[in-house]
Amino acid sequence: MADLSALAESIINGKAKDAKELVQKALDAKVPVSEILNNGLIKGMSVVGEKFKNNEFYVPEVLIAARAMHGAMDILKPLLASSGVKPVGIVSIGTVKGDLHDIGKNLVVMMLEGAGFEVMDLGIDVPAEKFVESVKNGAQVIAMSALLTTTMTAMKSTIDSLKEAGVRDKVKIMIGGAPVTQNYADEIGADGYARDAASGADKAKELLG
Ligand code: B1M
Repeated sequence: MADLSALAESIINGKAKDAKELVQKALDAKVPVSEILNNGLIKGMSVVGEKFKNNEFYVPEVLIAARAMHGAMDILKPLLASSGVKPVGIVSIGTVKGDLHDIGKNLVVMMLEGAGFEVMDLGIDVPAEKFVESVKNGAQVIAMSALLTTTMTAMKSTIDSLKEAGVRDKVKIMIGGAPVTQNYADEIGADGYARDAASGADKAKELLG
């Protein structure tokens, strides 16, 4: 197996230029795409996630690491399909209807991508119908974010809409955001709650078993 620790380090330290060069170097050395992805990029982002959870890293460090990962992914993405690498799962994510906060949601997107998920980012102020549609488009996990006590109730109405559309059982639902708790997740019948972005990626993996 190739030594991709320098690539993982470049992600952790947010060195975008180094990350791109190291990915190219690994490809030139015929290291398989899946190995570069798993043992380089994803490994690096999982360290970033752990450090974020432990308050060793803050939002700026995560954003810089994610930028390095995105740059490196730009090189790998076109090669993924042809090399048979499948995402670990498909997540559709959005900030619920009425809510415009997206900084936390965007961090969750980065951690999910860093963990190998394909992410459908539905954006902010997302109506229930859009979440329903995403299930029809292949989402395996629905991830809802809310930052306002007045909008977190839209999580419940989205779950109701999924039930009405007959797709509730086809998808796992996880929720997060500052006013949201595990108790609330239990109360509205969500499958999981995550308190921060890194735990969000862990939870999505757990939900898909
Ligand atoms: Co607003 N805002 N805001 N705001 N805003 C809060 C949330 C508030 C607590 C401020 C306050 O009063 N102290 C308050 C909410 C009060 C409440 O409901 N209890 C509030 C309010 C009232 C409002 C307005 C109503 C203000 C007004 O207009 N009168 C208005 C509402 C607009 C709307 O949404 N309809 C409003 C507007 C805004 C801005 C547009 C100005 C801006 C948002 C910009 C943007 O997001 N692009 C804004 C901001 C920036 C904030 C604060 C200052 C910061 C939020 C943030 O980004 N935090 C916030 C006060 C505060 O938190 N100090 C505040 C950083 C981010 C990394 O954390 O989003 O919690 P967070 O995400 C975390 C976790 O929660 C978790 O992971 C993230 C990273 O670890 N997480 C998930 C989040 N989603 C997840 C999903 C998951 C898993 C984990 O799985 C699905």
